[in-house]
Amino acid sequence: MADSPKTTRRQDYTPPAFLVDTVELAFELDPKATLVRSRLALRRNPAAPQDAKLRLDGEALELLEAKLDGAALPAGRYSLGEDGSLTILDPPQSGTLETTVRIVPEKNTLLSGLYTSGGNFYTQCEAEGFRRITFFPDRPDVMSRYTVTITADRTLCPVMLSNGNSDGSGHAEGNRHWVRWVDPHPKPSYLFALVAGDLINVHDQFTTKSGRLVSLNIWVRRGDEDRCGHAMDSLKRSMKWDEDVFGLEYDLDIFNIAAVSDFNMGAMENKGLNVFNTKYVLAQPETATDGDYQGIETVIAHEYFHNWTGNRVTCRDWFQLSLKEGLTVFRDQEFSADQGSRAVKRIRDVRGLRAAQFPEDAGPMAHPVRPDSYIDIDNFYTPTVYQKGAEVVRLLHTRLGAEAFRRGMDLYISRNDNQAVTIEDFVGAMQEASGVDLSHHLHWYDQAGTPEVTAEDSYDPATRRYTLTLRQHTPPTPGQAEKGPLPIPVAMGLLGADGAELPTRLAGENSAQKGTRLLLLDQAEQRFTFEDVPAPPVPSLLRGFSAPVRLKGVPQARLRFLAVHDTDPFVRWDSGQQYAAAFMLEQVARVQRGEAPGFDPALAEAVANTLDGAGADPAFAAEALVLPGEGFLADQMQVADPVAIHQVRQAMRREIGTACAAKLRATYEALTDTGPYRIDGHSIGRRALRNACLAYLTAAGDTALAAAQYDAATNMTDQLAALSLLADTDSPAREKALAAFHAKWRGDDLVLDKWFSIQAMSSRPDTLAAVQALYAHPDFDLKNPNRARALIGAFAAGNPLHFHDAGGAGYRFLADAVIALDPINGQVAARLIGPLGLWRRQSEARGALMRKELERVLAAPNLSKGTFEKASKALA
Ligand code: B3K
Ligand code: ZN
Repeated sequence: MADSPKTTRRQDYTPPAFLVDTVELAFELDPKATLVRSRLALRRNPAAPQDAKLRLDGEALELLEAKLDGAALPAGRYSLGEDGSLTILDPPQSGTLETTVRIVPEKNTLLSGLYTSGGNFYTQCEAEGFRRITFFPDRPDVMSRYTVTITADRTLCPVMLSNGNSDGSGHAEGNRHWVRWVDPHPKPSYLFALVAGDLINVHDQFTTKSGRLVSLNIWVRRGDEDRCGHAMDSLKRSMKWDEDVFGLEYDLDIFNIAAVSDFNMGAMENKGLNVFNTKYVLAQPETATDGDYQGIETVIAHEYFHNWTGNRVTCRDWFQLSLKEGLTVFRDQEFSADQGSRAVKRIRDVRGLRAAQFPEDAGPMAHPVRPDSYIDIDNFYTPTVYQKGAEVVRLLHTRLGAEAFRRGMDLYISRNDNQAVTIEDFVGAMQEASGVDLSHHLHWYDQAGTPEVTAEDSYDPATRRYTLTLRQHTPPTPGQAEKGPLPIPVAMGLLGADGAELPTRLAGENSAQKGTRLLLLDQAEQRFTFEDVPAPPVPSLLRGFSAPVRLKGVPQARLRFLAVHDTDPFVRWDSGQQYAAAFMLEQVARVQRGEAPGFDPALAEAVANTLDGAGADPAFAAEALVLPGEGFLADQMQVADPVAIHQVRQAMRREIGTACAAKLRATYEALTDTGPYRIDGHSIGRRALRNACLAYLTAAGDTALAAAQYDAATNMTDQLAALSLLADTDSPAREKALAAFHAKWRGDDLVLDKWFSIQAMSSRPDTLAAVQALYAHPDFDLKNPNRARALIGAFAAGNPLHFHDAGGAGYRFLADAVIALDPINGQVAARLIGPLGLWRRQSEARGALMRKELERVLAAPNLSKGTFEKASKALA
């Protein structure tokens, strides 16, 4: 058996032995054999031990030539390691290293390094893909200035792009031509990019606040150019927003985005040349849903914002990943909040955090926002690093306030510009700019797990004192048994019996405060005493979800009260969700005892009230109408029961749909839009609310309405909403709609992905067989990450009912797919295996079946280190 892949530890960090001031790269592009010539100006790092070796990372490179200061390196002066690296023996203090390597882009199915997709060339270098292009110290703390010359056939590659500004072009021998790109900004190798091929650009421009005219281009395949409008519009709004809110301007004369349909993730922030999954660029009302439009806006903004938080100020090492990701997610969340309804955006972000990050924190891959070790860094682009990382940045924003936070950002950027830094540098700048001691805050980065917060209160009518005792506790996670208290800002208020917000005055304060205030819970238990409280109040805690914690034990009566009366929209929404969840979990217990689930008329009343008041804010109403998801419910249980959960949720939806049929129908009709499709928040909210009504009406047995909507829909949002409802039914309209959808969209990859996903997530009893048949469908392509995720990922992560098939067939399907995919693309395989790792939250019988499949995956020959890490940690 091969050696286990090696673990990298944060505590082992040492500075790079050599720095690279300039990099000159020359590419001779050919899908079968690309030549990469590199010229590196190297010098010993004064900050590193002076005897440290000169080692350059390399992977899947064929070395053709190596020269040091112009002379060929004799065999005795270098060695090639088993890991693909190149070590120069007896290196000089400084010098020029030239190498020529051959790589095979068309065979690069891992899609890391330089690869082809549809005949065009693209790169992906983060985290460690640059070493698959040329020999280099491939780590983020080596920052260099790049000059890149690309030569290729002018028919195959009329367009050739790289980072920075363009700097000349010309004819080359045969039918070839060349272009040169110079990036004036030093950058780490992970931000290198090259795109070449037969592409067409949608062009626009933006003038920065200091007057720089920036050429904006989105490069796509021919035929896709009329689908780039929303992406371009989002880009311009992002550029303006970053100037207005953070004072940050773009710093090159050109900003290019290239869209590719074979891509391992969403997008990549390469300097001046972002590369995007087509999913996050292309949209038209007929092909993209409102969710797709919102995803494009968010991802375009996210990658653009990285230009400062990530590119100009980068990470010292990959353990600091959240330094750029958590901060940039926070920035994109704020941007999106400013584009539409802040409350609805917050609700959605919290929903996402709870659906993905909370389970991760409770599973085998639980890790701190700043991990301590990894086998494959690509496994740590996680909801914890991204979404929880963003929450941890938000904690600072909440505690310090927008102004001090902005001063901290200014200091962080100005002090660390063009440097590779750590999370301490970020928190340190915030501390210095605000004058607030933030040393305790760093624990948020180092302690894994989701803190649980509980509240207990008492009221003394004699003294008119109200006492609130808050407690926090974080359950153990793998490798971290002991947990300490964290500084948790609890945004809160007190409501009187009539629902009115009470002014609050803490003991020791001179005057009362109006509205939301902040308590800092930074010990295991703390007591807060409020003076002058006229009658027993209802506390409203964690307003705006002021910290990434689980607030537990709020009595049902209070939840009901808060859901109706609280002034904070997040707490209103969340109280409704928590109320419903608690009731539904009781019904799950009944089902497990063999009883039928009961129904709480308060749920129907809440829906009726929401519908009555929906006109003012349809997007909020739509969020409030949707019952807690199956995953959210499972996450509240010690041992999940996917079948009982599904049964209960279906029963609730049916009951509500029946009890409120008339109102649902009336709201549905009233929201029927006849005008042109618009993507503003209000229009999106109206469609979401209408489709939420449709879902209840369908659950109550009316499939005709969904069928009619499917036929009449003029946009993908409404069409897909109807199709996904039909997909769960036995109605003849189902087959008809699925066949029509396939026939209409079979030539459109992104839309066809939806067709695969909808079937994979169906609750029908024959779903697993259908998924297996789809896996063999001529339109299925395991090599395309979007398609693999659309079928395998949607089934394993989005269909708990059937993935957790009692006989283990769902697990077997996933393991088979992972074993087949791993040799093609280990990164995507490692991502897809995730749901199998969560066996501890399932019954013994299911857990045993899941472990068996994990063991089968582990036994596969030549497993990628990423899949090895996920499977072995899940079994540990
Ligand atoms: N930084 C990239 C993610 C790279 C993932 C490497 N496996 C996209 C982003 O977060 O903006
Ligand atoms: Zn990012």
